[in-house]
Amino acid sequence: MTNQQATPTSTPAEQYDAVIIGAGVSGMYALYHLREMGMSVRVYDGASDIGGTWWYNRYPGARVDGPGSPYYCYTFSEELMQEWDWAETQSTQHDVLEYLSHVADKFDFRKDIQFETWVEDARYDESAQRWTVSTSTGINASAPFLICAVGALSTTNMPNIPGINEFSGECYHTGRWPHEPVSFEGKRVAVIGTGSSGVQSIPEIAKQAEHLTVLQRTAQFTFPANNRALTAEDLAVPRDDFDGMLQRMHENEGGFPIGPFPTGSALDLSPEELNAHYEALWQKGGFGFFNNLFSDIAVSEEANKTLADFVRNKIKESVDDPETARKLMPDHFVMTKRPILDDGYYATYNRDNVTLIDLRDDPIERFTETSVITSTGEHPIDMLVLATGYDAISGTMLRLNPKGRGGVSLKEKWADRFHSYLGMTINGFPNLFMIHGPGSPGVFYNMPLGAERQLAWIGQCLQHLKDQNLGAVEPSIQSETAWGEEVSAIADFTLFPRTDSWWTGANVEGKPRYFTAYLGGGMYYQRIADVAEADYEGFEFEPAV
Ligand code: NA7
Repeated sequence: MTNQQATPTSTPAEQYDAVIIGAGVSGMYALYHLREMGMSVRVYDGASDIGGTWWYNRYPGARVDGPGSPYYCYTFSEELMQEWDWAETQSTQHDVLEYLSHVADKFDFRKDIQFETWVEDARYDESAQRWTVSTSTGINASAPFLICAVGALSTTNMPNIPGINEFSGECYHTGRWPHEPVSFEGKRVAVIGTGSSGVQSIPEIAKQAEHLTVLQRTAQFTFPANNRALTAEDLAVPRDDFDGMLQRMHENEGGFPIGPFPTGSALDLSPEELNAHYEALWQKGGFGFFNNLFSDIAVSEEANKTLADFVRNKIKESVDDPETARKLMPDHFVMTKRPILDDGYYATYNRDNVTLIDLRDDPIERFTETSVITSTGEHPIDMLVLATGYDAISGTMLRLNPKGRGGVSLKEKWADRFHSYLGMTINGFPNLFMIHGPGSPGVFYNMPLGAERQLAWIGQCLQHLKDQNLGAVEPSIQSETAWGEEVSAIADFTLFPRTDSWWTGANVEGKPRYFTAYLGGGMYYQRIADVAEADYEGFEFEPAV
């Protein structure tokens, strides 16, 4: 069948072997990998330089809040690992961007990237077996393969609150922070949102602002980051045994050379032993906390409660005013919203210049030009910080809204569920590949390494097409359905789907609400390797035209 709705083109389409959308961590590696395979590649990105999420998230306090450096990085080049000196365990946004810029320079990425160029439309032409993209700058491109490296946390979630657009003071979303310095000095600032971005920025803003009002919808469990400078010994670990480190990263459930995760139950220990275990982890800090927990914390309500109570006690101890401490008490299962690492978050509420408003008791009614009005009164403000997160995982694919076979749009295809096979491919959208898409481990895995491993699979698949003189690859509807069931079955074994979070899409009105990430950890890479090994089981191929 021929797609009758090919994109109207104002200029002749530039021809490539692959078009990549996004020049963040994943898109940069996609460029490297496909170029290494000898393909001609063009990358488009709306920003004016590389970095993706790391380009945009410049808010005060922005840092890696995973297991961190020196392992949140590419592994494709040993030389890169040997030469790059990470400064701290929880690298700042500035340091991550410096690293990515160094990688872009070293491998000469920018010559193949078109910046300040948004892909506005992408359509598949069935008769030509090619994707055509049109962009905001009028450039059009055509390629057999479309790689969507659009980011899992890149489409901002803007709150729909009456009057918010009438507010005339400074207003910034953490995920679109200005490049110019922002001063909080002498200002009355309000922050909406207490996810990772809010929890990282609130202590920093509080240090400078005349007054800070935090508008909290959901209280959070956060853990001490205990960020520290990396020593020569720390940096030597991956350098002295690069292959061993790589193997440990590949073997670990989250893609970091740590673990193995403990297998015992929290309920096997006496309350005193358990408290001592949690206390030791709390004092040590960092993401190591989550890697030394018991295997049933995210599975058993009872085990979960042991950790939740431990953190709730810490909040009580850290916050002087009992009423403020009460408002800060989270009531969801700990770990079932993205765990957060902080630097003095709870203690920030002991400052005289910080007020916490619990929106569950005291909801926002509206904004005026100069204030936010909650049910208990008016709060004059000079600046509003929106730490309100993202239409995560699927949101940016939907904003791109590619049109597949018969002109069917992704919005139509994903109206009820974010269907995919292996989290990378979609029935009805031949030759389109997603990095960190719904149905993949995505944000539950070390993302640079996850991108490398998905791209290795995609590259192998493209090579298979070339070797067999095939023109199109697409998953069958049955394999897509079965994959969706597998993803949900793993998630349903845990407590994750039972909490409202951006992992379940509950933070965006009208979004299908279910847990979309593949929680099987490293097992995912075995699954996708098995599919390739079994002659791309679950895929359908077309001969090249
Ligand atoms: P998150 O984790 O989605 O946090 C967003 C926060 O904003 C969260 O506290 C939300 O409350 C709150 N929010 C969102 N919309 C509103 C409205 N309309 N009113 C009040 N409060 C609202 O995003 P982050 O940017 O902090 O972190 C994203 C990820 O980046 C992070 O997990 C790391 O992986 C890195 P809610 O909890 O939905 O009730």
